[in-house]
Amino acid sequence: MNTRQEALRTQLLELGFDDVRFAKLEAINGTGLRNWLAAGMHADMQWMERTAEKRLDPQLVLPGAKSVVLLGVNYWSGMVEPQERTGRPIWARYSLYSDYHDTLKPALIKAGQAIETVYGLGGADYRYYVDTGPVVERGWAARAGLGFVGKNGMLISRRFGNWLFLAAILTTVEMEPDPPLKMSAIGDGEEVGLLCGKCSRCMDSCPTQAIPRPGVVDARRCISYQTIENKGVIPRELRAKIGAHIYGCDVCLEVCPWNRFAQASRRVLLVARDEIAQLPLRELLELTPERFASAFRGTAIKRVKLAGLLRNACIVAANTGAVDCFDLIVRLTGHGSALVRTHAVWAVFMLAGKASADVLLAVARATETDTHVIEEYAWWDQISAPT
Ligand code: B12
Ligand code: SF4
Ligand code: SF4
Repeated sequence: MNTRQEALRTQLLELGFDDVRFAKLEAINGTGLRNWLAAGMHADMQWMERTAEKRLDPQLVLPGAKSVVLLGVNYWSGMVEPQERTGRPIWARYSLYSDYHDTLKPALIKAGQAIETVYGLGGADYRYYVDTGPVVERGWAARAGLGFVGKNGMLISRRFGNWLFLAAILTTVEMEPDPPLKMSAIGDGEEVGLLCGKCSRCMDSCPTQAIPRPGVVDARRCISYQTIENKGVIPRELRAKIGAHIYGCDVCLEVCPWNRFAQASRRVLLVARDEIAQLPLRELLELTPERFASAFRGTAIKRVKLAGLLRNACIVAANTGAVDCFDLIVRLTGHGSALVRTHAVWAVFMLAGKASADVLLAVARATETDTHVIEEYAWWDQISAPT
């Protein structure tokens, strides 16, 4: 046993990380990432394309990098009742916390200091990342045996199920690698679904059929991408399939049988914001810039901006038949943001039907100048026109 490395592992666990594993950084062929990009499955995330070479070659991120420390933070809330049953909008579980990019940072700084002390290094000998860095976090986590990459693309832990945030520290230190879950699993993608067996629940239950092949998520169809990363109009053919998902999506995580091992988070590095899940749809549709700023301050949700959240809320209202919110949706057809107006118009047509919507929105339509909104009205004319 490498005592220095085990001392480091102990210190990192004491900082609040729930799992700590080590992997050797090696050249990878990166076929999975290359094919994904070539097929355009990254949608408008051009930054994935720009950073691809760095993701594939850790030497471009930290020259001389030899190892990577993988850190998992369990965020399972222990909430057993699925949000679906509450009748309220559904939030991705990870979003019901203060932004983890921020709350994990102090612990990552301390983790770096621990590496410096244990190995007698300087700050230039390592780099840490959580989510936003050019690192294939799930792949290296699988290599280190933190879990395996499931058919849903997630890094699934045998101890925590699908509910781990991942962080990675690249370092020039040569560390002893932890074994992957199966020693045969040392490839670069070919081990996807290693412990899935015949199960395909995640692929079968994805509301938008966004998982065309095991481990491959087509962001263009993924509700998580559409409701969080997409800053523009959500494709019409996907809107109805989004259901009540107001921000992100956990369907392919929730259905996974490996979650039977999930344990409630210790929340050492996380700050719960459970109150967000209690917000009624009406309140969301009434959000002002001030109320948006105060309700979502310090969360990852604020990055979708007010217009993005109102856009999503209009879709949820239409999909859940929220006639009690109808007055608010009609009001949003006159909102200052064309993005909001586009989706509000869609929601009014969905809820009221073409004939009533035409009457209700006649004035709004007559004064509309934005091409997207005008196109939304025209689309309803087109599909209602006699053939
Ligand atoms: C872009 C991105 C997205 C995109 C694209 C998702 C996707 N599947 O690629 C969108 C916006 C859709 C998204 C959604 C979500 N995301 Co996201 N996302 C990322 C990000 C920034 C990059 C992922 C990436 O590189 N994708 C490209 C594909 C090709 O790579 P991949 O997913 O890693 O899968 C390949 C490798 O794992 C490879 N592989 C397998 N074995 C091995 C072994 C080795 C050694 C190597 C190198 C590679 C390798 O094979 C896989 C298939 O090709 C990562 C953070 C990061 N820096 O990695 C977070 C990350 C993957 N997301 C995360 C989360 C939580 C989510 C959501 C659950 C959020 C939500 N609730 O709405 C959903 C889940 C959707 C899903 N089923 O994947 C977590 C996942 C944690 C975990 N336990 O897996 C991450 C790691 C962020 C974090 N630091 O915690 N995400
Ligand atoms: S996050 Fe939702 S939409 Fe995306 S792949 Fe999973 S189930 Fe499908
Ligand atoms: S739901 Fe089934 S197929 Fe999907 S990741 Fe979990 S075990 Fe694998």
